Amino acid sequence: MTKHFDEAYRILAANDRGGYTVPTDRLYPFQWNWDSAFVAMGFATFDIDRAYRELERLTEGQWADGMIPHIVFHQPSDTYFPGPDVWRTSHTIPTSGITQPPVFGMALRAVHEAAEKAGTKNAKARTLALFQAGLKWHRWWYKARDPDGTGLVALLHPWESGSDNSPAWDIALARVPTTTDTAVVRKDTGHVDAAMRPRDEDYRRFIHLVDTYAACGWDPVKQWEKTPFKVAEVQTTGILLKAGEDLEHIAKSLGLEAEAQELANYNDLTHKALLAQWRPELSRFVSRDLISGEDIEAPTQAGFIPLLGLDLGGGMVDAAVAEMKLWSNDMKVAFPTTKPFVESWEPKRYWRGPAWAIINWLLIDGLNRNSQPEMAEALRLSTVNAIEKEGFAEYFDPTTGEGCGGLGFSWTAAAYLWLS
Ligand code: 2M8
Repeated sequence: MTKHFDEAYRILAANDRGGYTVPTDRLYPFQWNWDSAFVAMGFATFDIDRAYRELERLTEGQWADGMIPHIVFHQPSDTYFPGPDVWRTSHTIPTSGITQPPVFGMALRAVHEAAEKAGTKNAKARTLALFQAGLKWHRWWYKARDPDGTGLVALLHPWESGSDNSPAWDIALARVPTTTDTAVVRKDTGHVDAAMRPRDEDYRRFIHLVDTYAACGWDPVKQWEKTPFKVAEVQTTGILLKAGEDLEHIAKSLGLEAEAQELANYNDLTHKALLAQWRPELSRFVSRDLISGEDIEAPTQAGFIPLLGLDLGGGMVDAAVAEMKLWSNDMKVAFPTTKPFVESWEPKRYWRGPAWAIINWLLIDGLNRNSQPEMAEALRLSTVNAIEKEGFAEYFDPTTGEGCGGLGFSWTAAAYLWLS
């Protein structure tokens, strides 16, 4: 056991680039948004100062309008595409122009509570500054990504979901042209097997969207009007709700009554909106394609992530858990990010089927919240065992347990520390 802890610490130290952690060397040489939130929670288990630092360095990239970008390019590197020259965001510290799931608020609460418990010096001031950044970001989500006030937030790029090439995007992404103004010069397939990565056609569509938004000068209103890809998404919204609750909790503990009320209002709205996305015939939640107006029924892990922020009634939670068991029963490692054996399922290809430690972490939290300790424990053990057997891989083939993608991966190390 100790051996694996040491390895997790070693990976986080090796991926440290000066107060922030790259997901893994070369394949992802910058600071990624939700990766850093998970990593901060990992740090909170043994180094509270470093945990705060991770979040503080991420907020260095925050935009004036509140968005925290999905990548902060603190230092140059030529091992990744697309770099700052493609994003053209003209932010003081170069950043991408899109965002990622707001795990930040969840991480801040975890770090804050660890600091309180340990009696860490300056903890309150550090929490307060990060809280303000988090609140600004949540305001941005509701203003920029839910201008109609529905309570569900929309993604304008598959990269914003963190589940880049998920089958959930197949129909919506097919409407995005494959033409680009920018040459697509992939670097990822030079680091890992192309069969484990998104397809070239996906990349051309990803870059078409980047070109479109750069031409809008990254103005959220213009992007909302011009985009061919707009999805009100349940994984991101579920995370937003849980993070919103955690920020509300912090506001109360800091005596910030007005801020706590503002967050409570957002959370109420989103709570109702998410519940309305439950589909009894599918036993899971569904996202909505805002261009076609249709439900996205592709069976992916996103359908269960809302458990994180909701307290479901008995019938609903039993149905969700029965469905989750169906997906994971015959797997060596749970939880598959696409329902096994459906046509779009590819157990080795990135977000089209593999098991990811951080997704399991979110599902475990959601199951525990909804009084499902047995399933939560099974998932926890599956995750820890997979890592102990195969190492700290980016993700795992659920059919064989094989570690895939990048190795020495930061969020897998953080998940191990948190879940062990
Ligand atoms: C993957 O995404 C990046 C783009 O953001 C890529 O493939 O280049 C995803 O797994 C994403 O969720 C993750 O945050 C990122 C870094 O680990 O890699």
